[in-house]
Amino acid sequence: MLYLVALLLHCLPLAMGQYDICKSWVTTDDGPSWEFYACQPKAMRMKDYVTVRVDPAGITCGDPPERFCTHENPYLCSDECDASNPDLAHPPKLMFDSEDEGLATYWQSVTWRRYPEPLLANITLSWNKSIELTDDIVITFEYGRPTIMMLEKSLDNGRTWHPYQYYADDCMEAFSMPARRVRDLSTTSANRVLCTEEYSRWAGSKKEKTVRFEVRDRFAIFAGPDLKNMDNLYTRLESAKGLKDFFTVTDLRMRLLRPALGGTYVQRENLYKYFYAVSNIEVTGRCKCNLHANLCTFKEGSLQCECEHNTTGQDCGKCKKNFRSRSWRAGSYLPLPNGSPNACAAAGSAFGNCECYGHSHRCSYIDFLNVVTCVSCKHNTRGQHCQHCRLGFYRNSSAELDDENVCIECNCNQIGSMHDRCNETGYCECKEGATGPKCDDCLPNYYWRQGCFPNVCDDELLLCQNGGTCYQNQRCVCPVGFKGVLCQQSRCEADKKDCDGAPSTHSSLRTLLLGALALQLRGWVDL
Ligand SMILES: *[C@@H]1O[C@H](CO)[C@@H](O)[C@H](O)[C@H]1NC(C)=O
Ligand SMILES: *[C@@H]1O[C@H](CO)[C@@H](O)[C@H](O)[C@H]1NC(C)=O
Ligand SMILES: *[C@@H]1O[C@H](CO)[C@@H](O)[C@H](O)[C@H]1NC(C)=O
Ligand SMILES: *[C@@H]1O[C@H](CO)[C@@H](O)[C@H](O)[C@H]1NC(C)=O
Ligand SMILES: *[C@@H]1O[C@H](CO)[C@@H](O)[C@H](O)[C@H]1NC(C)=O
Ligand SMILES: [Ca+2]
Repeated sequence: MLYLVALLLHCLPLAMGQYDICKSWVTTDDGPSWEFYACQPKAMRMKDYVTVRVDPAGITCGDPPERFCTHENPYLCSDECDASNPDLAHPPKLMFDSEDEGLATYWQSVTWRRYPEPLLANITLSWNKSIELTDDIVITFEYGRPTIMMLEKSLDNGRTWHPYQYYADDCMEAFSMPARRVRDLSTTSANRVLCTEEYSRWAGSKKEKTVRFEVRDRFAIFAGPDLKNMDNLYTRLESAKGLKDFFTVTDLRMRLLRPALGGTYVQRENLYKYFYAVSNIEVTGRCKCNLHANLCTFKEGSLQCECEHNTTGQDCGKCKKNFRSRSWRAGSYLPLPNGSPNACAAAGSAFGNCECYGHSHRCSYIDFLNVVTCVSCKHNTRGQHCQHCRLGFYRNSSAELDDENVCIECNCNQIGSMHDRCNETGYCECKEGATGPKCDDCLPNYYWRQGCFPNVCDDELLLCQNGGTCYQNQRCVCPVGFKGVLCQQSRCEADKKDCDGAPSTHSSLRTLLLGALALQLRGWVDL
């Protein structure tokens, strides 16, 4: 059975399409075996896999229901948007449905009733997966294109955003940028972020409805007008820094900054004709699988590469377990026409046996021990295979051995701990009286002062005597007539002269005075 499949694969011609297959069964002088190639999934209609978010809240029309009119019929304001009526509602999902012949379905914003406050809306598309654009992004606006808008992209699932293209009927006025056209870009500026006036001017709302992000025109700079010379494009994608990333996104955001004005200035007496309406957003691209997969499937709500070449991960961005004898690399379009698979290799051969879990790129043979060992383990690892943590670090139990975060610093308190090593769960070894995982706390009946010391006094067993007060468990503050660690000793007993001949009345007066003094002293201490 396997053999049959293999034979079938063998018969598939490579010319089926560039980089379409990841491996084939070939017969060589040494017998039949697998041959591997760089491969990538087919381009797909990415709007089928997107999640959308429209901001700010309340920007979608129809709640409460409202009337609007169009630039063609500015005084016939009989159209209505009503979110509670399916026939009159315009929710965001209508930007991604398939358009039947005839009637367009569209998302629509509220009207510009708050003029002169700007009418702003963000439409954010997220895939939770890296996508490589293969064709133009085409946004279709009903009732006129925005006079100012911006396209932004994210490469990290929406954590950071970058401008992708600016659109305005007057680029200088809107963005202080000169207007340019993608067609005029050169091989060295193909990934320039520019402002274009080609998609913002008024041409009648029925006539020109689309706003484009020109991917094909940029490809054509390398591959020629009909994209015939794709080899040249692929070569450039490998060699020109940042070019591949320019066409890669995880998220896109349309920032709508000013609606269509119908070719004139804003007419304040009729604000019902200013709004945004988007009927379709077409995004064509392929899953980014680092040239290690030719299939990408939609599983549990996310796109996922079906990784080959013994790679794994959502983008095939790392080597599978037990295939880490050399560090992971993306496949390459070069050399033409089949590229290089740069497959992950199993631990097997003599030198291949030296796995370093990705913490070192170098092995060395130690002659007198007859072993191969990893050199200069990074990420705070050590050992023959960089499989241990350096002293002063411990193993992160939620991280795999090849994770950069595999070793966590012990971080023992320098004063409270015996040394800066810790056990497998990050506990340091504490000096007497100290406690806590990092030895930065004291046990009960100890106080902290550059380390832990046993309490001298407290409120329970080691009470200060004779009206003395305990200062931060460190010492008793004694009234004038007393001394000793717990003020237990009367100065009279220690020094008879002090009390000799003093009448008892005087003595009691003195005690009173001392009590007052002690109270005052306590107040001072508390301050
Ligand atoms: C749109 O997104 C940008 C960031 O990309 C943000 O600064 C802006 O406030 C958002 N606008 C609205 C109306 O949510
Ligand atoms: C994004 O994709 C990852 C990997 O497939 C998955 O674990 C995660 O749950 C997804 N997140 C969302 C918000 O769908
Ligand atoms: C991946 O590993 C399997 C064994 O699990 C092996 O048969 C196959 O040839 C390997 N593929 C590559 C591209 O190295
Ligand atoms: C442990 O590893 C996980 C997975 O890489 C990482 O998210 C986490 O931050 C690590 N913990 C510490 C304390 O570094
Ligand atoms: C590490 O030390 C703490 C405290 O002494 C202890 O509770 C824990 O079980 C130790 N962990 C291991 C793996 O020995
Ligand atoms: Ca639609």
